[in-house]
Amino acid sequence: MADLESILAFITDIAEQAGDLIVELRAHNQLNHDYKQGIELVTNADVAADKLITQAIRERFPDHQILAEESNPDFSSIEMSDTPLWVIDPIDGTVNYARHHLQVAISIAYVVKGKIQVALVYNPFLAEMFTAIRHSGAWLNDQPIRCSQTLDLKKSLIATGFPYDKSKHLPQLMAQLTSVLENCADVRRIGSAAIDLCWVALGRLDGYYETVSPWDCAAGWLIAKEAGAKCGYFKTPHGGVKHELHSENLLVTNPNIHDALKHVLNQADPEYSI
Ligand code: LIP
Repeated sequence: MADLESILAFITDIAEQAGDLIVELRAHNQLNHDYKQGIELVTNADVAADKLITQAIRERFPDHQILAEESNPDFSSIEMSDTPLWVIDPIDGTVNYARHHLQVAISIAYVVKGKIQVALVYNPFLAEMFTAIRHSGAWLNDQPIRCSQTLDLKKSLIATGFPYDKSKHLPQLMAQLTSVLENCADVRRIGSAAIDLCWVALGRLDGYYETVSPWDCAAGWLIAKEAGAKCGYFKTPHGGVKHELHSENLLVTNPNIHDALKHVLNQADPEYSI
């Protein structure tokens, strides 16, 4: 298996190339919008960045597995085995990207036997490159980063997000949001799980909760963990969580407020009158 430092150097290079590509496509108004299942926005830039990243990986590591939002989103096609797995979101925050916001990220994670080993989240619009190697800390550009130390939930800033199709779980989502607003200082809806997680790692947020796809959260999860955050779930499946790509009911916070925020979210009930 390649050493983790060389893996990080490799993905840093391809993330910078992909970053240049998506910045250029947007700057020259060369974006086409399409919708997956008629509801989830995808642009030609998402597809082009996915192709650039996955082609580079296949050329260097032809035997590795790839889970990528645009070119191979089929989670059932991968195995949590000795064969390394790459988990890629070529543009996390696609709606932000298409509407010319700045909270946009390229997310790449390197996984072996279901454990995330190397992580990169790159925002080319803010020149912010978040990285982590397992058991070796988390970084923003060339500086080490640590999560916040906020002790009081009432003083905590919490991020979350919502699925494209809100029809299925809206009462639950609103009950959770109501409970958080009643018990925390405020919420933020940034529009990119990868950035939410990196901002918890950096202390710009005190916590984050959401259900997303594995590619949205894999890299940010390790970056937050290596920055001292507590990475877990406010609800866990029967039988427990089998690997680090589980992405439902995520709860990632500074360690001080984790249990309190978990309680706040679990007390939320769809029957709660708003
Ligand atoms: C986004 C997630 C975000 C979620 C959005 C969207 P995408 O991913 O990162 O947390 O709230 O609804 O799913 O679609 O921009 O890759």
